[in-house]
Amino acid sequence: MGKMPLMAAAAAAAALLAAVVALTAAEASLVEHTFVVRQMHMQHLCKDTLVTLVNGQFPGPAIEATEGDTVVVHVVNQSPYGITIHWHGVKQRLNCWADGAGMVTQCPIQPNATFSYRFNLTGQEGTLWWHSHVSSLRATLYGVIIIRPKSGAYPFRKPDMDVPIIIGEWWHKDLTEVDKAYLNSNDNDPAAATINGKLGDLSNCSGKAEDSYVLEVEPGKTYLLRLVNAALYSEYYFKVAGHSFTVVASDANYLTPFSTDVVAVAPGETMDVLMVADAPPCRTYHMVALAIEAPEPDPQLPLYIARGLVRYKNIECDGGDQGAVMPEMPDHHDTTTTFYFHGNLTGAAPGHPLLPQVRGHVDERLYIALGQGSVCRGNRTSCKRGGSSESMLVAYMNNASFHLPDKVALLEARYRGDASLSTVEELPSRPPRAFNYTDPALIPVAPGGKEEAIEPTRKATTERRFRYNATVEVVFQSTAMMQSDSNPMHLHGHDFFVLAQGHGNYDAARDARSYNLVDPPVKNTVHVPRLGWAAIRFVADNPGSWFLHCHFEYHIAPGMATVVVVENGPTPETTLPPPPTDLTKCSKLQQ
Ligand SMILES: *[C@@H]1O[C@H](CO)[C@@H](O)[C@H](O)[C@H]1NC(C)=O
Ligand SMILES: *[C@@H]1O[C@H](CO)[C@@H](O)[C@H](O)[C@H]1NC(C)=O
Ligand SMILES: *[C@@H]1O[C@H](CO)[C@@H](O)[C@H](O)[C@H]1NC(C)=O
Ligand SMILES: *[C@@H]1O[C@H](CO)[C@@H](O)[C@H](O)[C@H]1NC(C)=O
Ligand SMILES: *[C@@H]1O[C@H](CO)[C@@H](O)[C@H](O)[C@H]1NC(C)=O
Ligand SMILES: *[C@@H]1O[C@H](CO)[C@@H](O)[C@H](O)[C@H]1NC(C)=O
Ligand SMILES: *[C@@H]1O[C@H](CO)[C@@H](O)[C@H](O)[C@H]1NC(C)=O
Ligand SMILES: *[C@@H]1O[C@H](CO)[C@@H](O)[C@H](O)[C@H]1NC(C)=O
Ligand SMILES: [Cu+2]
Repeated sequence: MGKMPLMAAAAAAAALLAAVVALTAAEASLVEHTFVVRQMHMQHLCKDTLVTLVNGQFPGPAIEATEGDTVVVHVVNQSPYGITIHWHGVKQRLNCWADGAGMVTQCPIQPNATFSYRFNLTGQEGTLWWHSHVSSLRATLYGVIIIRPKSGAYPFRKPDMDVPIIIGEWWHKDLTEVDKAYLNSNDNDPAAATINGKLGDLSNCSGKAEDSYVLEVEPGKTYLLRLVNAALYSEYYFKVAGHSFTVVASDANYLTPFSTDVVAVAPGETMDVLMVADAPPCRTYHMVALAIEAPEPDPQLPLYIARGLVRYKNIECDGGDQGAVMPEMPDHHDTTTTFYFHGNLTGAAPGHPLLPQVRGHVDERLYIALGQGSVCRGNRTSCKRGGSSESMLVAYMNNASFHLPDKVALLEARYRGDASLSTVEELPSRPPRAFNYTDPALIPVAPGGKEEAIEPTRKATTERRFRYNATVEVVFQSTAMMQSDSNPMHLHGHDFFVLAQGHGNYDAARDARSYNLVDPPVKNTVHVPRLGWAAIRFVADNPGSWFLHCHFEYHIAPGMATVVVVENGPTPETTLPPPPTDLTKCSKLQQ
């Protein structure tokens, strides 16, 4: 230290001072928004559609903040529907009341009512997002949450620019009908995929191409693409022709950076990737989002593909337009690339202050089978199955198809000791009856099919209670029951470690050995592979009632969900405070 040249020492002192000032200035910032929710007409694919939007924007407004900031969002509901907004991935420590999960943490905000969400973005950096959490309205009610580091320092080369890339879907159907329709018909598909709300030029209306999202870049600059999958239906592959990516974060947690030219992102997940504008600048390049789909005998959807453009600016080119370059996409039935993409995520290098340690000791173990089954329609006690109209397709966790209460939100019921809790059941720790979960012969739904015998299931409102500070391990098992989709499982109020994944049926004796207990990725949404499993571990240290569910709408709506209840700890610092005095009331029943 004594040998430091005077100039350098002065510069270092000045830098230190600047940092302190910046820190102080950045501290306790308030980020305030007003979200006016109302209906609007939009035209796509030659059709006029009535959609519900925030501030008339699609996607909705971005929330840009710095780690440690307080966010206040005033939601003014001028739509005809009950609305909640969920802050997807925000940990909401001791703040479960602001989680915005309809009928779990609050009753929906009634038409013409206002409610203000208040929460802190503490200990999280990267990309999260917000969306409504009542029926399928989230298809048009969503936006990005950007959380920048307080110090201004990223654990990777500082990007020149942030670019949110939100993948979504466009629906012609009345979105409040979508959830109900799962129970009645198969005709329930989106009309198109979107990038930042744009369908792109592969979609057209009587030959006139839809608008494409265009990203203008400057040669040599580094762009931080903040990818969000806000879609109701599909995982997506994302590529940009002529460019490759460095994946640096997911779900607002840093990763050990790795290079790839294709990103896989499942509904509920976010992926932060660096892209250097280093391609020959006199061409234009397509960016493509392609929906991934389980192959037959799963029911098949149309091919969903949204296309945008990357164009170089501030350059001089001669020669005419050579057309845009198209990336070579994986096959839309390729479920291997997404498996290995997710397998390649590892947590930030040990020692990063935001990286928590994995606890070796586990207090509670759950093995949760995710699949579909059926219940009899009407008041029948027995009925035909195998695709018969006497029964209704539902989805479940451990053979219980989650049913939301309709009078009192679960958190409020628990807080007040409401009588409605008496009908709530405990989610079983393992499937009540074991079967060969990943046997592909279970996929086809037909009278006399192999699945028919194990198809009957039941509806219930389930919860699972954990004492404060318990270490919980959950192994999610995707099944072949009447479909063979992957399952992006999302837990509210907690991040978790993803310890391992694998194909086939989970076998503790064999598979626990493959756990990464050193630098697993920290996530809020885990991609449970198709016909495979994934193991997560978390500490139940945030008292409240937290939704745990699949982020595919066709799974959550018919019941692939439960609620994780975390008990209060022994001190005020480990106890959920009372609800805000203006918490929404269930004055009217929701549709
Ligand atoms: C909301 O307010 C508008 C304008 O005052 C009124 O026309 C509408 O009926 C109200 N809606 C409800 C559900 O109260
Ligand atoms: C946010 O953080 C501030 C400062 O630590 C604290 O006073 C406040 O209660 C927190 N708010 C919420 C909603 O957690
Ligand atoms: C418009 O879309 C239809 C259906 O996807 C397609 O068959 C047709 O080729 C497209 N037309 C043009 C001019 O792009
Ligand atoms: C990472 O990706 C590569 C290339 O796809 C693959 O060979 C490898 O098995 C992956 N690693 C993991 C742990 O999944
Ligand atoms: C089922 O039974 C209840 C009570 O017995 C009755 O009110 C209801 O109408 C029945 N529903 C159907 C669809 O038959
Ligand atoms: C489960 O099904 C798979 C695929 O048909 C088969 O290979 C495997 O042997 C079955 N396992 C058991 C324990 O029956
Ligand atoms: C699922 O639950 C239903 C209804 O309780 C029961 O009839 C069935 O045997 C259970 N199936 C499995 C595989 O546990
Ligand atoms: C939580 O549990 C860990 C490990 O089991 C223990 O070291 C720690 O003291 C506990 N903290 C609280 C607040 O109970
Ligand atoms: Cu699912």
